[in-house]
Formats: sequence, structure tokens, C-alpha cells
Amino acid sequence: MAIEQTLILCKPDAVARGLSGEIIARLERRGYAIVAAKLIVCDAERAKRHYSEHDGKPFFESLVAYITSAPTLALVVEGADVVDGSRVMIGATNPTKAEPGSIRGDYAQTIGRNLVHGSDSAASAVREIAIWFEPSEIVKRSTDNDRWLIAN
Ligand code: D4T
Repeated sequence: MAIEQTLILCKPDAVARGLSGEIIARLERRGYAIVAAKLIVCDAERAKRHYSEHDGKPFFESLVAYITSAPTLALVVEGADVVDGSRVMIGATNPTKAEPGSIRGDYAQTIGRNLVHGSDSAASAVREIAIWFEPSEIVKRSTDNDRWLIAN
């Protein structure tokens, strides 16, 4: 078990549909802690860095257009094995394949509007968090007398 951080994005469709609160509530009920949050209209430069592994693929341009189209709520979420745990909560990339009970399985229909992003590895999380947040924007949880730690 490792205490990790991951980048979660409530993408423009989640914000527009008023589902950001539901996504945060699910993560918090799991016991994960929000340690940074920012509502931002992502520009093309940030979008292309975030999705650089998909550069050149047929869906790349529409992916960048989508993520830059309206506000995204970017979160850094912390918890035990949160990278893998949150990915299970999010569900398969294609909502058609996402299990009922997962975020995409409950609320999304198409791969092009799949509501939420979660980093797919600890290394990706480090890379992606640096794209979306300055270190000073991420709250450090203290190791003593911390209500978050007591709650968890
Ligand atoms: P994100 O990055 O949004 O959390 O998605 P995943 O981690 O679950 O999936 P991904 O990186 O493979 O895809 C990124 C993003 O591209 C969209 N996409 C993907 C698409 O529109 N068509 C496709 O064929 C694929 C593979 C959806 C998510």
C-alpha cells in the first residue's frame, strides 16, 4: 500500500452537466482527499501536453477541441493506491464497456464524452499533476493532528 496522488479531471461535459459534485462526492466517500482543485478553461498548449501520448492518432484533434471547449475542474486526489483505485471507480475508457456503478458506467454514453480523466500510472500522475498545478497549489497533509488523517 502506498499513499499516492493522482490527477482527476472533471472534463467539460461533467462540469456542464453539473456532475462535478457527484464525482467529488464519490471520491471523498471512498476516503480519498482532495489536495488541490482548480476550475480552468484548458488552453491548447496544456491540452496537447496532457494528451501528448495520443498525438497523431485520429481522435487527437477532437480530444483537444473537447477539453479546451469549456471549463474543466482539475483535482489532485490523494490516498492509498489512489491511482488504481480511482481508475476502477471511473470505469472503462469507453462507457459502453464501463461497469454499472462506475462513474462512466452510470453517467456517460460515448468515448468522446466520458466525463472524467484519471492518471493511468504513478508516473503518469506525476507528469500530469505538473502540467495542471504548481507545487504551491497542492496542500500538504500534515502527519499529526490532521482531521483528514483522523477521518481516514
Ligand atoms: P482519459 O485520459 O480521458 O482518462 O481516458 P483513459 O485514460 O481512460 O483513456 P485513453 O488515455 O486511452 O484516452 C484518452 C481520451 O481519448 C478519448 N478517446 C480514446 C477517443 O475519443 N477515442 C479513442 O479511440 C480512444 C482510445 C477518450 C479518452
